[in-house]
Amino acid sequence: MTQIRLTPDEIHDLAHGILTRTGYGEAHARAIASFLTTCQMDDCGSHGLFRLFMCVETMRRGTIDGTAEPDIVTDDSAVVRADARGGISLLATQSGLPLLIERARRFGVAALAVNRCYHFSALWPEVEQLAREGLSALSMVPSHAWVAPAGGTRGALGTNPIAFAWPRGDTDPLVFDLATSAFARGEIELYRRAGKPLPEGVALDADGKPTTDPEAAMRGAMCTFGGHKGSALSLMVELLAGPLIGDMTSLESMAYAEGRPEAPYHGQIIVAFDPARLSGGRADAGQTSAEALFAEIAGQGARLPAERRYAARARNRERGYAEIAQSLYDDLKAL
Ligand code: NDP
Ligand code: PYC
Repeated sequence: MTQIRLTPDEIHDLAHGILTRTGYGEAHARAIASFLTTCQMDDCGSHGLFRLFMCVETMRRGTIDGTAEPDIVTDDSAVVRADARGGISLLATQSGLPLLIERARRFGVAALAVNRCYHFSALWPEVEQLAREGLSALSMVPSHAWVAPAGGTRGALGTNPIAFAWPRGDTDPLVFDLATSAFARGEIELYRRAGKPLPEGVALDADGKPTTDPEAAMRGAMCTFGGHKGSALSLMVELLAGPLIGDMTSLESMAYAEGRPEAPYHGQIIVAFDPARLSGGRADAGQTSAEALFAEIAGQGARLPAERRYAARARNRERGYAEIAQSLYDDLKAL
């Protein structure tokens, strides 16, 4: 596959230009373009520039507000709410994070509930940002009911990612960010674009039979990772990032879209923990035990999550560009 090289500025300008020409206001265009640049420079293909198709399609369907100004609401408690008011989630989340950080430091634990947002993005940038502030963080979001529960035959759950971060002082934080489906939807779309069959065990066709055809998988249902275990975690995400914060489940979000191929519309929860408060006054805030565990993992030849991403980030920053498929670039230019 032919690849082209784009500098961070070129990635940002490409995204920003497409977004503003499509109807996104300046604040949203900047928030989305910065986010996509961050993802692309970490080689996160499934949630980098590729996601512009979803942003454009969502705007063309006319239900999103490209100029929505988020409303940040809190009382004197550890709960912060960011009402995205029908815009893409990123601006609302970024606007709510400073208060979340302040509340987590004040109370030890705090939660940010983002409501009424269109959501297309990866979750790791937000939890990594919190870990760089010395906090541990957990983020979850539903999506659309594309995923069959273990033992089921049709979509009921979302692809429902869970992201987690742990601060490590001057070392890059430990971060993982994983869909609870065997594959993220974005990954299946990339297989379809590349004309490649899926591995076994990832999807069901419209009759509920296993398939390796990405087209059939998009019409049918995806499988959870790890059978009943992924299914249970996915259910937890539905509840914590849906009803708990007064927002939609993936089933409700899918019904709300009425078949429009737009980004899912729902809520997101981010919980931040302050190790300095929760570790009961330990001078090292739990770092020594955590580092011993990481050393044991590395000592076995295993790697920590995020190491691939950090390596990609270092390489791309050093050489000053990220690579994207020529075909993706051509399709984006055609937008
Ligand atoms: P992957 O399966 O590619 O990776 C999941 C995690 O596991 C990553 O943190 C990864 O770290 C880590 N990992 C992978 N291989 C190893 C290994 N051998 N040892 C240790 N750790 C490893 O991610 P998914 O395809 O499940 O998800 C991709 C993205 O899709 C996520 O960012 C997610 O937020 C996004 N998504 C968004 C949705 C939404 O509704 N907004 C819905 C579903 C997914 P590393 O990156 O270093 O490889
Ligand atoms: O990759 O599953 C996914 C996804 C859904 C919404 C945004 N990304």
